Amino acid sequence: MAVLPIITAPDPRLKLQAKAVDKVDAQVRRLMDDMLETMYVAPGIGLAAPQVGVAKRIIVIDVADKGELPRPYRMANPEIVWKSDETATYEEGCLSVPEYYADVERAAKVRVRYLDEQNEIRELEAEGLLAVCIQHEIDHLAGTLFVDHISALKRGIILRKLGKAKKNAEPVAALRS
Ligand code: GNR
Ligand code: NI
Repeated sequence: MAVLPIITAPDPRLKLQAKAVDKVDAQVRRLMDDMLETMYVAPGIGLAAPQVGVAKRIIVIDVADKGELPRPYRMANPEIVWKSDETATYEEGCLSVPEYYADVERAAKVRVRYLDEQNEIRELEAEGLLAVCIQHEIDHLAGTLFVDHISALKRGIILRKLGKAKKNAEPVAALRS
């Protein structure tokens, strides 16, 4: 297993449409495991492949509390097949938008169909934080960040600050190369 570097906004790789995987083979399983390790180290409750620079429809999630046993989900080609009309609002964050948080309204419950790590089709119905996280991760596969759900004004402020922070963090050598 390996901890992969997480890409932060603004970055064009976070805006790409991720491509479906043909099947979950050893290579995809390995990426899922590396993504889970990266997520646990961060720490975070979910991670989508585009956040580690891979434009494939792969996400991992574990919303178990610290102290609880881990409950990792590995999902390829996840699709929301049903969502509730009822909505819920949650203060979201994102490993690719570090240190910023905002309320996002989404469906309160979802049913998701996906390929698991054995390449088997599965369905899962989720509510609460798991439902939030599934929708947040699937958004990443379409190049959508949680800040795309808030006002353009707030989004602009956050992305501009992140862009400036990144520029300042850039080593001089990198600018010369
Ligand atoms: O770790 C994460 N926490 C979180 C909190 C509220 C709503 C969504 C999330 S997902 C985020 C990890 C991440 O960026 N996944 O893409
Ligand atoms: Ni995210």
